[in-house]
Amino acid sequence: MRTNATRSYRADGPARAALQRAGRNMRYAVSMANGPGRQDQTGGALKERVDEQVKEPALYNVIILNDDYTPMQFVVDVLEQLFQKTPAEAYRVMMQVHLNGRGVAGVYPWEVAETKVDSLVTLACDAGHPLQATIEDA
Ligand code: TYC
Repeated sequence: MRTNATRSYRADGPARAALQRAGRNMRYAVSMANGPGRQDQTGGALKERVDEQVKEPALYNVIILNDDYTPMQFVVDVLEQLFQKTPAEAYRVMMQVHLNGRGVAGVYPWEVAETKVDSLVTLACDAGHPLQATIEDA
């Protein structure tokens, strides 16, 4: 009994060859999700599900727009606080927007980008500034 269980687990002969083929075919997906060494335990059936698990979300640019009234320092502060820019990067992005009309504040999945725009408009509105931002495909 114990001998049989051990033997079937080790998968000798054709079964072993099948496991090795399956392992070769799905090496990429398994190494992404589970790390090396699990090929022999999962087989080809898991490949689809693992691919879905590791799929990256679509990304979107949050575009900040120029206007004639929002103070430059307010825009710099927003870029630092909401978009995690360093002071130098925030100033660079602000000047890019000031001179060219628009610039990328950050790149995020859709829900995060929406929240950033909502927060930016709320902060600006509360401070009495017309600063606006929009979302575009990255
Ligand atoms: N143009 C504004 C000014 O001269 C500054 C500004 C920069 C406003 C970037 C908005 O997204 C903006 N005070």
